[in-house]
Amino acid sequence: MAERIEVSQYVKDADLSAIVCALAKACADIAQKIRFAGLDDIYGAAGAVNVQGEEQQKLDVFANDVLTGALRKVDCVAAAVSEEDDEPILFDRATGKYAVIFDPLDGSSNIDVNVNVGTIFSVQAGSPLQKGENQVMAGYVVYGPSTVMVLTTGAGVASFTLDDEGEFLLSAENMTMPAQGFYYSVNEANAPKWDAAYREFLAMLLRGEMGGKAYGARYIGSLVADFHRTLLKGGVFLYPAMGGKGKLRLLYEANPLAMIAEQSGGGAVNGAERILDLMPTDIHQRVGFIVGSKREVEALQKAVLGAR
Ligand code: AFP
Repeated sequence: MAERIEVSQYVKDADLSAIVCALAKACADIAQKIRFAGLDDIYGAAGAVNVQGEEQQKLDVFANDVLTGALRKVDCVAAAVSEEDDEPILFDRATGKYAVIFDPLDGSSNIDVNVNVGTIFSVQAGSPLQKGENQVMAGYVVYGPSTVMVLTTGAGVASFTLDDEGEFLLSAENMTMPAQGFYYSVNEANAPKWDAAYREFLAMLLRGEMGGKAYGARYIGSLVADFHRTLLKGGVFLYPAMGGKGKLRLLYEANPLAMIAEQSGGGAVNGAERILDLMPTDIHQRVGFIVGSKREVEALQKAVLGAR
């Protein structure tokens, strides 16, 4: 039987280990809640609207409370920045060094229909308003047939699977994203609102002009689930900006996944620029987001720049 390596043991830095231990515990509680959601009147709207203008789901509120509560107990955490809260929650303590930035439950529109959802997190030393390039840790948890945490501290990517004792145990190391895949993932209903370069890029993939094989389409509508497939199988996920405005959030959706993508050999851009080079000005700012295998992302970036 493989050696049981818990995620908090795997992370060597004591502070980051304490943070990931708290996140793992909270995500294990969220996984448990999701598993029995149908028996627990936890489906549906919570009756409030968040800073994004989205109707909060009961599970959004539950996940947000569990994660914030867990981070409040970690001495080295100075601030919790959540998709669900207008402003950062500051923990006024001298020991506080890190900002933990998170989307408590990604893919809300899929909660009630029992499709994979997730939690995404990013850790910055000091202010949350820094380039993604400076992240000291990033990861996500996907709640699916099994519950899996994928994590990086800047030295490669590893995954941990939740066991029935509530522990995330090491299940894969040095994960690499295939250099090219044959799936694209996008909400094509938005195509009329995209810049022409994106429509032409997809047409090029469908004509089989990249790698001599026509691409297939996969779109779940939960960023974490669509990204997890792309990490394992390769290909490209796109949520282009429309009318210059993105949908996905830079700090707690794009930045952490961009770090994992780059650490596994892939790439991430907002069209023309590298996501991790973007300097944020607002904790809830949105960006165009294209992430995936190196070849597809480079080809897309070239197409967008070429169209200028
Ligand atoms: P939230 O429900 O957490 O806001 O996430 C949904 C999401 O941001 C992301 O998970 C999906 O990739 C994307 O939105 C789906 O958007 P569309 O419904 O417009 O395709």
